Amino acid sequence: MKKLTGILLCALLLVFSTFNGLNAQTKAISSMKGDLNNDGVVNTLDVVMLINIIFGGDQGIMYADVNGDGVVNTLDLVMTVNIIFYGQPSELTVATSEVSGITYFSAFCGGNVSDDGGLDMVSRGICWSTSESPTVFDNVIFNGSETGEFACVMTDLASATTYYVRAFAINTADTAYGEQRVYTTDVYSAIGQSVDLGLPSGTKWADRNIGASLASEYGNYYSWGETATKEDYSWNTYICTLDQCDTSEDPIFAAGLTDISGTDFDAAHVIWGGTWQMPTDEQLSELLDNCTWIWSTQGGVDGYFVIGPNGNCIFLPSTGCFDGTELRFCGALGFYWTSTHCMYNTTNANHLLFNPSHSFENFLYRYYGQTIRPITF
Ligand SMILES: [Ca+2]
Ligand SMILES: [Ca+2]
Repeated sequence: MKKLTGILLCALLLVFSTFNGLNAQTKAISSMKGDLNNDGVVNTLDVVMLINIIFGGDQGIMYADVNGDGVVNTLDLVMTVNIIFYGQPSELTVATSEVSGITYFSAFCGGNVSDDGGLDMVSRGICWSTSESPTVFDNVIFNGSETGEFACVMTDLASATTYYVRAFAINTADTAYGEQRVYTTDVYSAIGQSVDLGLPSGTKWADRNIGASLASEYGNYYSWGETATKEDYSWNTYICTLDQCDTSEDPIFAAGLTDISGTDFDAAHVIWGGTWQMPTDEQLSELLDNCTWIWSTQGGVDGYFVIGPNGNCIFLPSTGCFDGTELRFCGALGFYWTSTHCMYNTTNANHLLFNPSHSFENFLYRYYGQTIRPITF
């Protein structure tokens, strides 16, 4: 029925245009399918123009290829008439977002599926490669099967390397790609670097833990207020026993400290030097409150990409903690000391604890061995 309407109208307009003398000399480029004369609407003027192109022998004008099959013929005429009657056809359409949060090992990109092409969506995501025009047969991350916006993180990238990335969408008939984006990963540095996440206080976070050479390495474990690693993390080996906490036998209490940031009890200050410190509980709260936390995997290790207000990010691996001689919850939970004494129970200090669904501030016995992610300004 649709086709018949189109053919009938084409025939009528063919007769009309023969007398009308309209020609297709004006080269027009419109993003709207069927809008040959580029006036923002698809109507009989476009049909007349198309008829002149087809029957006037002007086959070189490929902008008149309305259905995109590589030739200009009566099928384009039928499609144009159908657009006039039924509106623009649905077409699987996806756009690639800008690349952000680039580190020496990762970067964020995503897309927006604005049209499912009138069919069921099968998948969407991003694909990337060191070669141009990446496809779903290169590196790929699948991210749902809906229309709308989505974001993904590319991990395990090589440093100082140029990558090409495109968003894609797949429906039951077709695969569509968004425009290609190009980016270059940062240069790897052998020593810890500060990352400006755009936090309100201006605090910058290190790109790795103390003792780690990569963002995804766990690094060293320290009891709270100690600056050396050890075999056994317990009250027996700690700077004071459980009973000595908050007495003159507790060196931190004896020094009158409720926060060890920047002191000789601060492993970041002692080991990394310069302006590096352990984060206070306030600085940890700022990181929790102002950043987007995305669970992912880097270097075979699960953890959080923490994305700041300015789009920059750090990776926090699931370090676990030492209790006695045993490393617990490694690869499942993250344990990171702050410099702040627990105000409710002086045998404890505050820390960051996270699992795949939650990140929050908590407190733990001071003797536990936990990792430290330094901060600076
Ligand atoms: Ca038009
Ligand atoms: Ca065509």
